[in-house]
Amino acid sequence: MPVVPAKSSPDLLGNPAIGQGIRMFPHQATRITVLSGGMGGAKFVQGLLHGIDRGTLPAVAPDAEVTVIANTADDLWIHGLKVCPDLDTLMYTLGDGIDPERGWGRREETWSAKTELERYGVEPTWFGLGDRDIATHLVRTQMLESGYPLSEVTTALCRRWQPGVHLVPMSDDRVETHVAIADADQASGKRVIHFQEYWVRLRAEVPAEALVFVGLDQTTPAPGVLEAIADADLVIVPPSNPVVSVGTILGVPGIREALRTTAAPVVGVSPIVGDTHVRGMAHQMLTAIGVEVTATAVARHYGARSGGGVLDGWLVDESDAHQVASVEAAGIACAAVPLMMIDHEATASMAAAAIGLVRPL
Ligand code: FO1
Repeated sequence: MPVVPAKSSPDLLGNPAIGQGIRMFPHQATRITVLSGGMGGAKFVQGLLHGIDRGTLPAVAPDAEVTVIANTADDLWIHGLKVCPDLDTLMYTLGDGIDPERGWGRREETWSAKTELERYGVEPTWFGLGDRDIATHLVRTQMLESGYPLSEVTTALCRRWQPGVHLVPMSDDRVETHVAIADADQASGKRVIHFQEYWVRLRAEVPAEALVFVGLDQTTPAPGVLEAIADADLVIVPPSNPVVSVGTILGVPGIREALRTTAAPVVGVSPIVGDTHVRGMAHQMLTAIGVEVTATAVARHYGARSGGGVLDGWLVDESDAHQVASVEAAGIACAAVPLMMIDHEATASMAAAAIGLVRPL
């Protein structure tokens, strides 16, 4: 008796993504993995969790679990302490300890230790560690020096903060983004500084002539990272910096391949709106690597899965609706929706739109 194929449900065929080799997930998603930098990614995950809790995300189970793979190339050693800005921004934001105005560090913070360090004339004074924040770095540094890997340190810190996600560093290995800037006093005409000095002391106000991701090629994914991608029902790339946050995660050997081969659809949200970033320094970083500062250029930079890249879908802002066709021409499903994360509802709507790109209508 020949097996009569079930009639393809019309909604599966109704989705324009069908036929472009774009991954779909026809069932309820219970495992969602997000690749994230600091502030933008943290805000997006807040909205995603809000949408899951409210049941407003299509085809996402109310008990869906979220794993966040965080960038660690912003990390730095300062005053003898290991500081992990993106991990901490995610942990504090999702654990409700973040200072909402700054978008980093603790709210109700005091700066006595910072002031005392300045009075001793100890540099760098341009990077401030708040008194409460220092406790996090003391715990982390002690655990690292006792031999615990960063992923276990992060799990231990999250026992206190309960971020509501499984927070994992992209790697347990040390990696740092350094930036080459012009310096007439140098024979080479350039000087290389840590990313944090470029961003915090120089406010990204000078051109980044080149980026150096120190140690990135020698890193291995932290335990659970590749599984979180391979076993996901859905992978989301939030509007984090495409070069020094998402780009560095993709640069960890094995991660890009895991994204290319996972059965889960991979959907991204443009960090570029109207040809510039919403916040941060994506404009400067994209320019440093020769990528045009447009929503389409970033999608092409990540690449369509069908072309050896990682994306199945890409959200652009409604003000960039004229770019939808060019993203689709690159083999990536695309929609133009409001991308300003003004509150959790707005962000949850973005997450719903991203999911809508890669699931049956
Ligand atoms: N950003 C600043 O602009 N000034 C600071 O003094 C500063 C200190 C700081 C300390 C801990 C931390 O986790 C983050 C901190 N940041 C500061 C923000 C940091 O540069 C950003 O979170 C990211 O690294 C950029 O994406």
